[in-house]
Amino acid sequence: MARARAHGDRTAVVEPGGAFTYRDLLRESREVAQKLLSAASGLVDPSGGDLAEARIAYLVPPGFDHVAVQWGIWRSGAVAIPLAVSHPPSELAHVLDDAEPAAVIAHSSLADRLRPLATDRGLATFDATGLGAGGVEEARGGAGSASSGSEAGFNQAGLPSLPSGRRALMIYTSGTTGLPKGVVTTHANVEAQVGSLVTAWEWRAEDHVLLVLPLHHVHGIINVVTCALWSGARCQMLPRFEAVETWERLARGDLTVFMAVPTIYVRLIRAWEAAPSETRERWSAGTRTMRLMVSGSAALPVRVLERWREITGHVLLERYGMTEIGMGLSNPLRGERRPGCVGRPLPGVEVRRVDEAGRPSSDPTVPGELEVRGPGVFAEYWGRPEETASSFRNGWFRTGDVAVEEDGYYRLLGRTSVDIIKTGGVKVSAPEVEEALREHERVADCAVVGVPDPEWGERLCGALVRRGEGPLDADRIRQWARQRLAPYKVPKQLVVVEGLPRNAMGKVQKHDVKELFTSEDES
Ligand code: MLC
Ligand code: AMP
Repeated sequence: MARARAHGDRTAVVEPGGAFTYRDLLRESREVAQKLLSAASGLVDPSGGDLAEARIAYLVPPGFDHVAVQWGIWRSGAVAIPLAVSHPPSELAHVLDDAEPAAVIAHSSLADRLRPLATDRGLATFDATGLGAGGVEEARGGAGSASSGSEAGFNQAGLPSLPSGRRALMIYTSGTTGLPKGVVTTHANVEAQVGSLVTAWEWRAEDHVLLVLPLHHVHGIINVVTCALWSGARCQMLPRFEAVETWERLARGDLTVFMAVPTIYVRLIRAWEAAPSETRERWSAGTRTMRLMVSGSAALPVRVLERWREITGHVLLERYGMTEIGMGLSNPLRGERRPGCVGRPLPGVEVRRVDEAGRPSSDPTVPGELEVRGPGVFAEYWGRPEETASSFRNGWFRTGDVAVEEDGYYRLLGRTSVDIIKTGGVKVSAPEVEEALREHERVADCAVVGVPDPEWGERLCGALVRRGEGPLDADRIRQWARQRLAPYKVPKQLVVVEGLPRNAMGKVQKHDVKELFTSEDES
């Protein structure tokens, strides 16, 4: 906050509703914090003078309100849990049940989705739109200001100043087992993640970044928004990605930094190729002022990197990260960006490759699992001490990603689990989707796999075994699944099979299931 104060009159956020300075952000977030604190007696025991790591979930589209709410939660001493605007009620319900937040904050445009879930659970609900302007919509308990005598003390804004070891953020992510887990990072973790990128990519106050990513993943939250605002830079936010709109924004020629997942670059290339030649020239010319264009969250195909270079002259900087660690590896800002590689360890991050027994590998050409250590690595999976413990080995976080090293540059080869799928930059757990599909009365069994796809990186596909007589309509199953699962978890293709391919032990052979879809692609 002290950094933001130093940038007072500079523009922090530009969104369809207007431009907002750092001073606006400080004022609005202070009001959000004060509102939360004044309702504190109904939310948590306020004996510590702040919300003492109470969890607050918020459903707010990307924009000024989103950042003001996130900062306000932080300034009240609570933990921020961003909810996904694309999620149906069932997915939101899982987060609320798992995180057990003290309150939820909803933007008016999304309140209809969240309010019934909050009411069922007896959660205080705040309206994000009116929060800064004094609008508590409804709150359990009642008013009563937080008492003084905080373990942390108060800062000059009259808000609690917090020790950096406090929990700050909880982002939900899928794993190999069960439903999505809350990845908890402390303020110190967030600071380390941001500090590392600000140093490596030379973020500065003059930067102007475009956000087209959702704000419930580290890519959007940390790499784009928090790095920009930490640096005193300007963040232009579009509510969601759309290719032509993004090109038009790039074409204005006033941006310096852009970050996206490979699927977004594929779509931008497709839109460019479909545009008339004068539009193409205008769009391409707009990117010449930029100093950095980054790709990550999924493998960047070399042909996409090359086509992007032909169109814009920029060699995309590919980097590697994970919700649990922030960013780990990056090609250099200055120096060789090697196509197909994710670069070297970022400042403050230690990375090593280990064999199946966890022994560090001395031969760079032998594939090994990546393990990561450093101050940016997350604190815990919320409420899952065993899973937290088993995700570390001797203090190193086990990523589940497999890589080799080539002259110090890491090259990712895949993952240790076939059940983790990355589609459009989003991680999906195959068992979670299978579990959901098996709940359909006509589905006796199923297997979900990720199939290589030029647009999505991996495309979710599923094989279904029918229960009962009569045909099974795959489109109907997809419609049904859409009510229960996030849109990106709904398989793009479903086929009905007599039985799933299994080995002698009865284990489903996912590679054989993949063949059902890849051989179809080739035909
Ligand atoms: C949307 N759909 C997806 C999808 N996103 N399907 C598979 N994978 C996805 N990622 C569905 C839609 O619901 C719709 O389904 C159909 O695909 C077409 O939708 P669309 O409107 O064309 O898609 P869109 O909404 O434009 O979304 C595409 C996208 C988005 C690429 C812009 O997925 C996106 O923003 N991805 C980035 C996510 C991200 O930030 N990842 C970072 C994670 S952090 P239907 O059935 O209606 O046709 C991380 C760590 C790190 O990974 O290293 O950064
Ligand atoms: P998430 O759990 O959603 O944060 O996704 C993290 C995962 O995304 C990593 O474990 C990798 O498998 C994958 N990932 C991130 N960046 C890259 C990249 N540049 N290339 C390939 N995979 C990546």
